[in-house]
Amino acid sequence: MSEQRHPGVVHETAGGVYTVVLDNGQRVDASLRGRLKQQQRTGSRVVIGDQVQVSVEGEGATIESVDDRHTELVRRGRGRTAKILAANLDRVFVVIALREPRGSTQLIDRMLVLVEASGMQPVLVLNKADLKATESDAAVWAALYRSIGYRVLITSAPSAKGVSELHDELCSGISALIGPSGAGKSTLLNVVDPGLKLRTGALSRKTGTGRHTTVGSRLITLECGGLVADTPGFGDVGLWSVDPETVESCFPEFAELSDDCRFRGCTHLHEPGCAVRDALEDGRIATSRYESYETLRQEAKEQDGY
Ligand SMILES: Nc1nc2c(ncn2[C@@H]2O[C@H](COP(=O)(O)OP(=O)(O)OP(=O)(O)O)[C@@H](O)[C@H]2O)c(=O)[nH]1
Ligand SMILES: [Mg+2]
Ligand SMILES: [Zn+2]
Repeated sequence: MSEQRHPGVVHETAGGVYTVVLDNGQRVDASLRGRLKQQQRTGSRVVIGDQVQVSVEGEGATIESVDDRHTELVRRGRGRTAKILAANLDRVFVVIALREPRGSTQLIDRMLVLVEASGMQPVLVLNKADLKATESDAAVWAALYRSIGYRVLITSAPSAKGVSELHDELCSGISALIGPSGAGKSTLLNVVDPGLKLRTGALSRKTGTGRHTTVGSRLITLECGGLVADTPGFGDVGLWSVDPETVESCFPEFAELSDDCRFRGCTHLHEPGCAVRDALEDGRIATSRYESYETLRQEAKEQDGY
């Protein structure tokens, strides 16, 4: 008798053990078939969100194959390696604190590009709106990113402001919350679903930054049925395998204008007759966005030779 194959989704990975929720709802701890282990070594990992085919024999479960991914959320790992955070995400929330630790447009742009380059539409969450003197940044940043076409939520965990909107969007498919340590990702999820009791952490008194309270990613099943990855904080990270031309397409308001540039393949850095720089001059493109573009494009170029 041939063993049975069951499709399932990887919910958690830890030290070679993969927790898979099978289509029939059963949760199994699976190991990898040898052939997949080889691939694991060369970097094409099995990550949370992966759709896998599992064989179950008695107590043991084995991942036999991994289905093609619709999306991959990739950041740069240590050194020159790519780190795939999750596969098959339907949406990604970029969570930035308005204060403690205060976000910046540079940080927001870097995170948005990371998600865009992974082929997904980011939603920007500006959190800790209850703290003093956050109204101005909240208003300015929300207006800027909404004008570009991004969805922006302004949230506060203690007052639950904006949380029902966040909740609604988390109830279907697979989502992820990313952003710097201490921004409040786990805290927001605890407000969405008080039963979760995720660990949260106070900021370091010395540096005012988060303490990397969440370690390791896993998919959490919300009461409403959605799956969400509460990821460990990262913000100041490089982009991975984004070529300089792709950086442009990750700035939607630039891509829209580039047809009007005099030269095809205009980099918007120094060419004459550049529609993007014209727009910058008359204020249709924000200076902060242009500066982020220059920085990220330069970074992509330096990395291109890897
Ligand atoms: N005032 C205020 N504090 C918040 C809010 N959200 C979170 N915090 C606080 O911010 C600190 C960090 O929150 P966490 O939820 O642990 O942050 P995180 O983004 O999950 O951080 P990592 O797991 O380290 O990536 C905790 O002390 C929370 O109580 C908020 O909306 N307002
Ligand atoms: Mg956390
Ligand atoms: Zn141009």
